Amino acid sequence: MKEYIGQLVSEGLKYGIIVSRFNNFITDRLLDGAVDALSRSGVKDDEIEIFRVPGAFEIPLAAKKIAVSKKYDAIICLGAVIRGETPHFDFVANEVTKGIAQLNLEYSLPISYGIITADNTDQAVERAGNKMGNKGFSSAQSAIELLNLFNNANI
Ligand code: INI
Repeated sequence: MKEYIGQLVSEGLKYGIIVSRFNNFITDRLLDGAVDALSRSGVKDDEIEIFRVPGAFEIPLAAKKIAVSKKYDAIICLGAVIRGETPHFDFVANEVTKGIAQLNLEYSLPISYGIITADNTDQAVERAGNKMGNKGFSSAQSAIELLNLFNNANI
């Protein structure tokens, strides 16, 4: 039996981070978490490029353009959609989720889902560096792990 697992190390790989400005009091923390996770795994500053977009709805298009450029080994998507603030919650949350999932498959590239979908601001804050962890940190780690998994398994 053979089993593959990806380590949390990175050497010479490039990462694009997309971060939305909507709810930036949350998304700034997600960005801090993502950059922290990358640098703890050995990613250098010049291996990270950050792309700012207005809201979560714009993330899939930015991710597609970045994937098409072929300049990055993985893309990390960061956003915060909070139900209390809009009747559009379900539309925005569904579109960004579906869009990111489709792009992973279309480009065979790790495009990680660091999107908080929360019922209220308190829940979102909890997932951006407080007791429920930081979704930016964990989504960056999942991109690194997948890159190593695919590399180890030669797939
Ligand atoms: N964008 C978000 O990232 N989070 C939200 O909670 C949100 N709400 O509440 O509406 C939101 N809306 C903006 C949307 O993502 C687009 O930027 C906008 O509709 C322009 O296309």
